[in-house]
Amino acid sequence: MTAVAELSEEDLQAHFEHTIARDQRIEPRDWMPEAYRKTMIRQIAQHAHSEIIGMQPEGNWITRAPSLRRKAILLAKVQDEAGHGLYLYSASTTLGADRADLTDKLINGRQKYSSIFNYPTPTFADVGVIGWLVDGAAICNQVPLCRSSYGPYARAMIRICKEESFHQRQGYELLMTMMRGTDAQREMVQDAVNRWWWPSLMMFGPPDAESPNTAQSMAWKIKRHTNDELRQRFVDMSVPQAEALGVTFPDPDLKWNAERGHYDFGEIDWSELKRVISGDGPCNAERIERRRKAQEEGAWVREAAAAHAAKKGASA
Ligand code: BYC
Repeated sequence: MTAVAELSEEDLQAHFEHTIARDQRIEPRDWMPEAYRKTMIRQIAQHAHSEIIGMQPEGNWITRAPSLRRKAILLAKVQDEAGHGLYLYSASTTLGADRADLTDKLINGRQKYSSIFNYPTPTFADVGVIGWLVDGAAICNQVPLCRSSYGPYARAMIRICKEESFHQRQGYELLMTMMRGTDAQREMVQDAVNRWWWPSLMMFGPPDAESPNTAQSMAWKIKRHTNDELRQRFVDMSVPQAEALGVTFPDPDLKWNAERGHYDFGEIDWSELKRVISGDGPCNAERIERRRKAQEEGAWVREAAAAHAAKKGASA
């Protein structure tokens, strides 16, 4: 057998490409091009940050949930998001990333998180609509990531998707309950749908023609579909769900196109996505400030855990 040290960079590159071509997984100890490692760290870190920042909009309602049952469900859901963050930060460390460093980069604005979590949650219907549309969009985007070429990411995604399915159903069930309630509750649901529909479509990223990372990520089988393909899939699955619920989407151009076999939909305001990504959305400053505060307030826990681990290590 040839030792890895004896293989040339070209051999290693060929082996990497062969692994991808055969739809096998790249694992942490495998050789990989630096650009692949960088891309994986970027995507996994952004994803982890999104899960953690994503706890805030719904966490806002835990103390005000309208019943003990709703509170228990919401607590479990928000806790799941923390768990997703942990699986993902762990996956990023298998690539050599340092979790504390990633958190610093998030807080200092050097790494991104999903645009969707920069919108406010003024009513309890927002909790239902986040579950239905935001988690629904997340599932649409993340199910193909279970087949992503990087092993630890793909495996984390399997569990995350199972939990996201529960989240989506709890959101839809909450909305069904509200729709069976009073006129005021139905109006509240429609108002929340009106506010979240377009931002949910933006979650899938810029249009393919303006997505700098898609081509390479598809070639490496990190991404299995383009942003526009997944966005279309999400629109197609959401329309019948909206009909069953009794709400409409705020898009006069949304209609079935028999020729394409898909729903057509109106032009997305890409300037809004750019604005939100660059830090100027309705809640960006508040979200980062809260994360910074949580990081500072948790410093003593990290110090205590490190001291405990050092003491145990010394006695062993
Ligand atoms: N928001 O070339 P592109 C959740 C950035 S968590 C912000 O298409 P790529 C949940 C993009 O990063 C949801 N930034 O990039 C949690 C890139 O910037 P950089 C998070 C965005 O990577 C709690 C630039 O724009 N899900 O579901 O090929 C509760 C150009 O884009 C956005 C994931 O992270 C955006 N919406 O494709 C409930 C899934 N869109 O890095 C729910 C994993 C694009 O070059 N990630 N950008 O400076 C992915 O699938 C892909 O990274 C994306 C973007 C489809 C998001």
